[in-house]
Amino acid sequence: MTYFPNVPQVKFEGRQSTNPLAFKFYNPDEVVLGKTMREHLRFAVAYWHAFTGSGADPFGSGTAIRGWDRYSGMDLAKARVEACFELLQILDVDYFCFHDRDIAPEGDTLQETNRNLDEIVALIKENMKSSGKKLLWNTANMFSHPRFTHGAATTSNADVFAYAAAQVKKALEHGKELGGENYVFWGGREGYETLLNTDMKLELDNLARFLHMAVDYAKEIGFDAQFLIEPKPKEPSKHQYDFDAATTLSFLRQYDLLPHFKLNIEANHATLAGHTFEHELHVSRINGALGSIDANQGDMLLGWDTDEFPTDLYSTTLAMHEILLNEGGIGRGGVNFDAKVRRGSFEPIDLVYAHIAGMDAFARGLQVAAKLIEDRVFAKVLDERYASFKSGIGADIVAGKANFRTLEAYALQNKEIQNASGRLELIKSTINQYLINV
Ligand code: XUL
Ligand code: CO
Repeated sequence: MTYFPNVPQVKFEGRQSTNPLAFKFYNPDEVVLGKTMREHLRFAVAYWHAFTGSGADPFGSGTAIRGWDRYSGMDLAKARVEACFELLQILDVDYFCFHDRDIAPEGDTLQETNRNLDEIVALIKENMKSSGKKLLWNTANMFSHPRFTHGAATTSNADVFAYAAAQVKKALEHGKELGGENYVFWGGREGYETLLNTDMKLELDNLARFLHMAVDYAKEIGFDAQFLIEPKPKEPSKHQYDFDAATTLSFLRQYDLLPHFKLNIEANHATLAGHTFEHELHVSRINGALGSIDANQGDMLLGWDTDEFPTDLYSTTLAMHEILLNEGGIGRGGVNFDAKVRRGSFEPIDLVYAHIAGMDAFARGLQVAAKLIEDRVFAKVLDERYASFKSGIGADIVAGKANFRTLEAYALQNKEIQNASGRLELIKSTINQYLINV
């Protein structure tokens, strides 16, 4: 059975190619700064958008036409597994990511739900074995079911907290079973609508308790995946607790969780928080917490999480620049396409075009970012801009040798302060030159 009829294996053909089913920039074997593109990028397909999503929006039902639509229940779940491994093969993508509820339907009881999950996880494991595909990360969906209306780890109802714990326990076991390289916590409804009925301190303390229990349990069962938290400022809650990278890092530090977690940074979450993607990556990187990325893009004209496939080369270049500067690059993380085709792009082949577009945008970003680093474009800008901290009074400040008395004495005898231009327009036109010429 094929779910992508007449779609051949997608191959690299180069930038002159006019074949819509070929990569123009993503050449998995091309070596960039000592590593292949495949090693740098570690692409992953997101199960929820590619196989579970239907194109439904608040104003209308799904539009997607999928070969697996004719099934229901566990048959549907099994068909989606088949479709997933077929798409991974077509795209030559090594990894996939899923929520527990993406892969198997809920039963009437938690026992039945877990049985459904176990069965599909076993099927996924077989497919992984025969195809060599790998699990970048799994996670627990603790936001769709009505029981999570007040949150999961931050709920006002202790029974829900217990249920959520049982769900994550199972997800960790499945992560281990499938050799998952990371495990993600995205705080679906971990936030609040109004302070009028919210005990924020208790909710945050409980979230920390929950995460400590997860760390302990993973250790107990020998699941050594990298744990990731994915910040997002709003949606579905009005105010999500893991608002952005800085807020999340401060929470982790406060509750002694920092050694156990890194961050999974999503582009559209960054822009919803009023930051650029590269800002969030940068904050994570300088705190030693850049773990993985959810690749997508938002829409400047819309204020919600549109999860579009990433095609903005400026953004992918600056994102890859951060990743290349990160120690070990993306490390055990990867570039997961947490992105959905537009509602009007309803044919199965659109899933293929969309991933090609995203993979090429990141491959091109990687090439340009590597050249910017090789030519020390930003390094030179920073060297010049902060030169005053390399010698004299600046070097004293950096070395911790200055205090208010010595600085006052310096300022009093310093006749005229001279600032240098920041040269922003020149820097931007240089980036454009690289984008066009590299
Ligand atoms: C939601 C989102 C999630 C996480 C995993 O905005 O990004 O899909 O990536 O739960
Ligand atoms: Co995401």
